[in-house]
Amino acid sequence: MTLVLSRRRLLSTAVAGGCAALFPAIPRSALAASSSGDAARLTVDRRTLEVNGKAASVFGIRQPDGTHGLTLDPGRRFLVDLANRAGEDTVIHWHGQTPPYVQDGVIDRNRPAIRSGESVRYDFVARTGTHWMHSHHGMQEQLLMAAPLVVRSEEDRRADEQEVIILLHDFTFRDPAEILASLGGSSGGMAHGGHGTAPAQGAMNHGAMNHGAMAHGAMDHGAMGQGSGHDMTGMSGGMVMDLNDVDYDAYLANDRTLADPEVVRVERGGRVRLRVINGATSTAFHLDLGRLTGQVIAADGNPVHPVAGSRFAISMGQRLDIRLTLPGEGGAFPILALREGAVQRTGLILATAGATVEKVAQTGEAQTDPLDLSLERQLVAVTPLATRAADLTRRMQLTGSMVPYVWSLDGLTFGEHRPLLVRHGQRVELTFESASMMAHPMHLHGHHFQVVAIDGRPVAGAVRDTVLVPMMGNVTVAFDADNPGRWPLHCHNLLHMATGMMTEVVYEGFV
Ligand SMILES: [Cu+2]
Repeated sequence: MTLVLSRRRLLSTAVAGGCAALFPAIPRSALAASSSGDAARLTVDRRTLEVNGKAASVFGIRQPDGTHGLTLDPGRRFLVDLANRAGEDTVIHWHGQTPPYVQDGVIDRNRPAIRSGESVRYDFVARTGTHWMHSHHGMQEQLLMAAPLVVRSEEDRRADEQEVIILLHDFTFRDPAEILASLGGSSGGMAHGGHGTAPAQGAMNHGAMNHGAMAHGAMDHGAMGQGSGHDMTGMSGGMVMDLNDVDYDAYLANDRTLADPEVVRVERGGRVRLRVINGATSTAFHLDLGRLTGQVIAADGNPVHPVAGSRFAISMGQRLDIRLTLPGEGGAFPILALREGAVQRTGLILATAGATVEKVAQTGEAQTDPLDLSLERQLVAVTPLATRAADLTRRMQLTGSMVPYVWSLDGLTFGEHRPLLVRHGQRVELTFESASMMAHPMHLHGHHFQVVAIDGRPVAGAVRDTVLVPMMGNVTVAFDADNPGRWPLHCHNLLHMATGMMTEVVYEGFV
């Protein structure tokens, strides 16, 4: 494994102890290389953002020229010096990248937080595609500590198309910890950076059975009434589906609302590639192309055979690349993200020269449907996993409830979790079974998996790193254990992860 971390970090890590085996051979030259000038520079700091006419203090991850996040040209390594000027500890996860374990951007007993004022170097082979970067510490992601991370391929460079990145967020003026507290949740181990720290016992409910979906009916929700604003959709048989836990103050596309949206200049008849990233912490969207038709060409940065449409589901943590061609006569074309099960929306406008850009309301007329897997079922990987029988299969129940507000896996919250133990070289098949009344986007670090079955029916689905498991649905993914380490596996609803909906995939030798 090549290194990576700054001299100061290396020393402090070594002193921390217990991890020497993970850093078997740190070449001196790697230390010297940290003065090299061709590394990209990213700084995490505070910034002021105006949302609906009101100023808010949020975080940013920017290059010296102010660019949010990073776009790498084909063939470039992920060589980044990350400076923490946030005024507090942090760590940035390179979501979608598959770096060596120590560079993943997660805090655990082997990987300390980045202290305020500290700089850390990352150096690994970049993985092509539309990805993103975000804090994996506390609730910082809710305060917009997130940015795009795009790695272009040679094919991208040759393509005659304009690239437009759309980073979606849900935004609140409130303190995220206060939102979690108002839901009755406890951030437990998260606030302490995780591993080995047991969540507050009082907030936990151990038995998965207690959270069983059938027992989790309208009665439970009727008792809620605490103004948390979560939306529910009535289902047959007295079951109630939960869609949104939190009503946010705004929904953002590239930091802006539809009151003052970004207007991207495009060419008449031109080809556009949208790189859409759902960076919202707790909100799933339908991406809506309006009058245009597009083709999904990649999911979570991995090419898929084109799927045409004008509305596509994108859950938290996921990315979609969508190719579209603008009409020859030009015009203004809103690209909207419609909040699931609600009327709120955000987005930006593609406009050709001279086109009249009309205002788009921040709310639509009709409540949208819940996200489903109709798009997922159509996705077919361009480069699937090699055909091979699984060496290891595991079923994992997605558990938890609104009352108490605790989310878990197999009824266990993070800290008391049972890691999934794997051996280097194994093919692993993992079935997520939803046993709760909410959908959960499940994300595995350090790997991309292929969706191989939906509700028990085999598919040759997308290769991706985050898959939506709908209420009472089940999804099977397969991956090759080819990146040794301890890798978080969690729900990408930040509020769910914060209360405990996380476990780890742990390789032999890393227990
Ligand atoms: Cu969840």
